[in-house]
Amino acid sequence: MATILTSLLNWLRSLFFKEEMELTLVGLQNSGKTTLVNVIASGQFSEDMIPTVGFNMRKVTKGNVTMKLWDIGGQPRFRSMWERYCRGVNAIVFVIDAADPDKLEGAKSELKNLLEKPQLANIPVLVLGNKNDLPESLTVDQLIDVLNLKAITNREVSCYSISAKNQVNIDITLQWLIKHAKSA
Ligand SMILES: Nc1nc2c(ncn2[C@@H]2O[C@H](COP(=O)(O)OP(=O)(O)O)[C@@H](O)[C@H]2O)c(=O)[nH]1
Ligand SMILES: [Mg+2]
Repeated sequence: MATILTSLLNWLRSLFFKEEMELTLVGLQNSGKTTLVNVIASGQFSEDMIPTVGFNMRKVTKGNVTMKLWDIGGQPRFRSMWERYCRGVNAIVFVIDAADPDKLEGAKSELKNLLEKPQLANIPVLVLGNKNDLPESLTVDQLIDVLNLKAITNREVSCYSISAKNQVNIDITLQWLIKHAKSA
């Protein structure tokens, strides 16, 4: 069984990196973005950009896929830059630590801020509740509820509960991303 899952994941990865796609991964620090990128890429990816003083943006590429990684929180005065860096991407992936109740409110308001940027209107958003391997982690229904995702009606929003650590629901995450890539 494990082998079937592994080959399925590898197959999805190979499809994903053949697509032409630019996406932004944002979330509070410690939500698991870097871990997720490593899991998706399974090792090999190249980094184009060094963390910049004052704000933390990294750009990683593999195959035809470019991922821009943002840590948010702590640097409100740089938030006007999100807009510039998120503009024109195929999808925004917002990663949340679903097992850290203290940070949920913060994540919720950051997501709201981001989605209010006029230039980012219409870009599909995938909300990932990460760390579902931890017992205190919220379920996907709880997340949708807490984040009030049902209130977002002017764009496509999906929400999955994942574990980057245990590679749970990485397959459906990749499928979602593949579906939102440009068909080259
Ligand atoms: N239990 C658990 N820990 C995770 C998971 N994903 C990431 N972590 C841990 O959470 C911490 C922050 O992860 P990192 O990828 O650096 O977060 P980032 O700041 O968003 O890039 C690290 O200690 C990771 O090992 C997960 O799915 N489950
Ligand atoms: Mg990181």
